[in-house]
Amino acid sequence: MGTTFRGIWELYDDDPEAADAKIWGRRSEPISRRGFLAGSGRAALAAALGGSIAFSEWMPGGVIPAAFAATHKSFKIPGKEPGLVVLNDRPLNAETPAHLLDDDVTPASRLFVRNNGLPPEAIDVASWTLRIEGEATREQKEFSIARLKKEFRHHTYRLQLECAGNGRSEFVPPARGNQWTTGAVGCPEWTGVRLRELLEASGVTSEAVYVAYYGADRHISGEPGKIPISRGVPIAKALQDETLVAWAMNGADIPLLHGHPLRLVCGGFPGSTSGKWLRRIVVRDRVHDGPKMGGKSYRVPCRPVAPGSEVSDADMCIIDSMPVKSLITFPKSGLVHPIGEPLALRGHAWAGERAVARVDVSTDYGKTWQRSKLAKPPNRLAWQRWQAEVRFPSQGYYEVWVRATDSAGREQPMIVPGWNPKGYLNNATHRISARVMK
Ligand SMILES: Nc1nc2c(c(=O)[nH]1)N[C@H]1C(S)=C(S)[C@@H](COP(=O)(O)O)O[C@H]1N2
Ligand SMILES: [Mo]
Repeated sequence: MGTTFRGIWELYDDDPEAADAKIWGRRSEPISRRGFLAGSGRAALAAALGGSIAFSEWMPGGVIPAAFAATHKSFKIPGKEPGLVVLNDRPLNAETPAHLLDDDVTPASRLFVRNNGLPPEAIDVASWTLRIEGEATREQKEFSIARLKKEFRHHTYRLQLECAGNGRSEFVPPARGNQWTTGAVGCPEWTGVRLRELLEASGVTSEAVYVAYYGADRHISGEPGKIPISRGVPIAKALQDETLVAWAMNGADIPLLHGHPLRLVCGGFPGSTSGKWLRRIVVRDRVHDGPKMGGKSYRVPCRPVAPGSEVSDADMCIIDSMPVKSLITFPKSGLVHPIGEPLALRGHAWAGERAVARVDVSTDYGKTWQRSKLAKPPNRLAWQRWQAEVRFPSQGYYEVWVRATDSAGREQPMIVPGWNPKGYLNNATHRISARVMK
């Protein structure tokens, strides 16, 4: 069985088009991908899965069964559980398999890591300062962490953090960069002060357009003075109650990998706006122009383009809110379950700046959907718990699919949405596999 699984991956790594033709009995043009599985392919696949595929008449062609979509690499990072998957080790980037994201509040040991450069070493909390300056402030201010804690009210919120490149691995043609699958997301609980109050204390003016961060990490090239990343958010986002300058995560000091001793947290926006190792905040009278604000970075075509197109920088727009998305965090993909017995499912759903309105699950490749029980978020910008119960009518291979809809009525797409040069914003539905036995 192991060799069969590896064989399929190797096939797809080599030449996905040829692999599709081999397994599905035809070429994978975008249209035929939405067609149905050919007879001979179905039999071959069923054999590889060790049984019949229930509802196979509804299984779209070109879909690699979730049973094969296992993660293959993992190694140990300090402070992390061994189950995290390392995508790159310099700079360090690691994601969390869906079944390790089951907690309502993501523990530090399970939160993904996304570094653009090298984290600072030897941090002295007592001498750390945060400077606030920029064209749209009346005076420059500098705060020690002790002063921040003493002079401003403390607030605690659960805020979801998702890398804009989460899901990148599914784009065709592929986008360069960390090949995130579904695990560049988490929802820890953050404690700090409101950015708004710091801006008010610095005399923010009506000229303010953007608020951006600078951190203490170093560029991967080692060149002194070269900045790995400096991004920002529109002033309206900076002024929201939930936008924090935080020193604590889950009731403890923020771990070094996640921005100790101070970080910005802008829940619902791309993770890249939540600056780690925060040293400086600039209040700009224009859209911020720091490294990774322009070109193709964290920007997508303003209007949809054909996959693989050249897009000029002038036609790219900055990502603001992340789109609606969901995960099945229990059970783990690949489960074995008895016929007719209820199976309890659960997970989380989130929708960037919006709330999630409903979550549906399907066991027949989207032919029919069942409404799940959806909890209210504990606060704005936190992910929401969903729960459902399903039964399987016959023996065989099944998939469970989950689909969330946001408060504006936008549904997650069933297939990878709008291609873009850097592979951002893939919010396609998550699925797990189940084998149903007597
Ligand atoms: N200073 C600094 N802040 C940063 C980054 C970075 O490389 N340097 N990476 C950003 C990106 S792209 C993401 S997705 C989040 C990841 O946060 P985490 O590593 O705590 O999960 O941090 C953001 N903040
Ligand atoms: Mo990111």
